[in-house]
Amino acid sequence: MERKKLRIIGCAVLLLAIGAAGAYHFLVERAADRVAPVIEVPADTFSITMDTPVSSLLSGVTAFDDRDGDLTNRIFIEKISKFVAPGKSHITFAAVDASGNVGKKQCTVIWSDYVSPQFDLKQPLRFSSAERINVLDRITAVDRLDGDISNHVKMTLLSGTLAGVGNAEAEVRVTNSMGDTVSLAVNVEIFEASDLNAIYAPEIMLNKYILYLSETEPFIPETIVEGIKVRYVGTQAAALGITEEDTVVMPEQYGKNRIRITCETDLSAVGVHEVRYTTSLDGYSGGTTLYVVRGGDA
Ligand SMILES: [Ca+2]
Repeated sequence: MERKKLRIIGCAVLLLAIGAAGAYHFLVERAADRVAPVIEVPADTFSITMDTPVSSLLSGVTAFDDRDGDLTNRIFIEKISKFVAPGKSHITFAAVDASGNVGKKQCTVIWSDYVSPQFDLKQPLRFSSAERINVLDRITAVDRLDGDISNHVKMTLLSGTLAGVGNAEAEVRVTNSMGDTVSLAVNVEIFEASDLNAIYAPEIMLNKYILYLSETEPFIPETIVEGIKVRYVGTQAAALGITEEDTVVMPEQYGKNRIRITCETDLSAVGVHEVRYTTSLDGYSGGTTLYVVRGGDA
């Protein structure tokens, strides 16, 4: 009799335990929040200018959660991708609910006035065989995002050699922090240190050696000539009033008609153009190259 009673009590306790465990499990299930907040944006693509802080994009974005309600003031920018095209990135907004569920929304952001990095030359890529040939020393690169990125410029030799006298072609290349890479092919001239013509040729100085133009911007090549350094004083130089070697004269004094400007391509077309400026004085002739980069995102 006693044993039967104990068995019944035992069964009842077991049933109660199972029931309690089931109820507890049911309650926990009900309490668990597995639904992430939903983020809504005014448009899938945002267009801003370089001066606009990216955080300002948050102003039109909202977040709503099934349990926590409005989470708009908890939205943050989780990620901005590197450029998928120059001036175009993916931006990811995120919001987290009280249970740690993360809601995300990816959009596109376009910087409408973005400009790719631009190169310049401190001086023409013309070297004497007696000097140390360092092309990158003369190349600078600036970027709207990163500022001066000259020390990131890389160079690849396309043809010729930098080890001896002659002409070589090199490609310079730079990438900014958003992953935009630009490159430019440039000519490098190495002249024999004892070559009298190379030593005494007048040097045409430009106020820029690489010029970036928009697709439609007009350009008159002679306007970029800053001066002419006369390295040898012969009768022609003397007739111009020059008495000392290495005197820099203005184009007006030198005579604009002495400077020959040629370009084998159509300067109004989009692309890279080489404009040659050449001149002769007292039997010595020399020249300078201007690279014109027109259009694209320049
Ligand atoms: Ca939730």
